[in-house]
Amino acid sequence: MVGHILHIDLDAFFVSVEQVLAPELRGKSVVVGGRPERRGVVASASYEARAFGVRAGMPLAKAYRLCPQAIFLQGSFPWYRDVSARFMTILADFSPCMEPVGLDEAYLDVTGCEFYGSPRQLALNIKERVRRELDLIASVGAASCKVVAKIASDLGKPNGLVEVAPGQEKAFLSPLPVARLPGVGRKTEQALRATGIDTIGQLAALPPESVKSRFGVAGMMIHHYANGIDNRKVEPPGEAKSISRETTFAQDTSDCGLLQAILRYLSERVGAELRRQNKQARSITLKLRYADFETITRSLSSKEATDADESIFAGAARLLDQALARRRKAVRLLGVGVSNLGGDGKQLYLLDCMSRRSEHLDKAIDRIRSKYGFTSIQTGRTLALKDVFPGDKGDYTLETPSLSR
Ligand code: TTP
Ligand code: MG
Repeated sequence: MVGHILHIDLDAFFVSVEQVLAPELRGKSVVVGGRPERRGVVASASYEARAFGVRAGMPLAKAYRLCPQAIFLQGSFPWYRDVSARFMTILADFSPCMEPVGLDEAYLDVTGCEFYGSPRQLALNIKERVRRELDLIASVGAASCKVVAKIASDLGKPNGLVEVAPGQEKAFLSPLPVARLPGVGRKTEQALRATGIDTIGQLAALPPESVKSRFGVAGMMIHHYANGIDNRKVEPPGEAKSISRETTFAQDTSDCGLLQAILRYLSERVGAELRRQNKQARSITLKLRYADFETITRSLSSKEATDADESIFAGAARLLDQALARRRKAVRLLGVGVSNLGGDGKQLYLLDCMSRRSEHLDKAIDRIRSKYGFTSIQTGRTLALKDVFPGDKGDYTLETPSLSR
């Protein structure tokens, strides 16, 4: 049976929310990202500003040079989150199989929803409800697989509805530039263009072996996409598959003691989150970014699952030692992650006295921290951080939490 997938993405999301809040901004060049004299980049630009070449990700100063008459706004993230939640609630009415991607975009599997109308009719109904209830414009792509639906919704913007009939995927993709394919960044695009590959059709026609030898496994995925093949399912959000904490230093460092102290702190953060979710992990990952931006990740797995700060730290420290022994360069970013998560399957009788004691200790520390803040209690190693963040009363602000799904 042919699947029917919709990809829905709101037009100029941040800007459009601002225009709902202040209707006098409608029809004007508007940029959300901050004042142009500040450092920072464009988060969202109205289509009027895009006509002058303004794009997301562009430095604000450049956007100002291209379009000095634009209205530059700081943005109001709590609003965006709120509107996003309402947008997702509307979509969930159309199919239980809904996968949000970021704030303003989602996939919807509407296979078997024919009773409620054709994919095209469903897309029209979605657009209408989003307009009526949120006063926003959604662009929709309808196709048999995710990648084609995504490219279709992109192509129709603004206010698009592009439907690709089953069997027409390759013909639809073929004339488009390779950069339209998700996964083709600037580097890959340049590499492809250097070999005379400009369109998705030309990429699709290459023998798979040559794509693999030139671009590796990632290249194979892109090659499949180029041929309109994408077996990814629409996945409703599940539980986190990994938990990680990382930090970028204000100054690059190669001080082993400091790196270890921060590693300990990050491990404790990860451990606390694991225990909060009542999970245990079998794999530990270290992430290092060197001063020259080279980034490596190293992992280790064990048969025994753990949620203990000490074991997470011990694993991460071993990986750090190995990495530093191989390459002695200043470090810019350090991160610790755990994956291969399972529920709390601890068999108590297998736990020896030592690990039971450390388990009690971790939990006691969690309780104190939840009451008085994370840094109210410090383990020996993280005391070194006192000098790095003197007078810090609350949590160290150094970490950027990330939950990947
Ligand atoms: P997008 O859907 O990529 O962009 P958009 O909605 O502004 O414009 P359109 O879909 O019509 O092309 O991203 C959604 C929001 O995410 C966007 O409004 C702002 C935010 N965002 C950033 O904060 N930084 C970015 O680099 C990008 C691309 C988006
Ligand atoms: Mg959008």
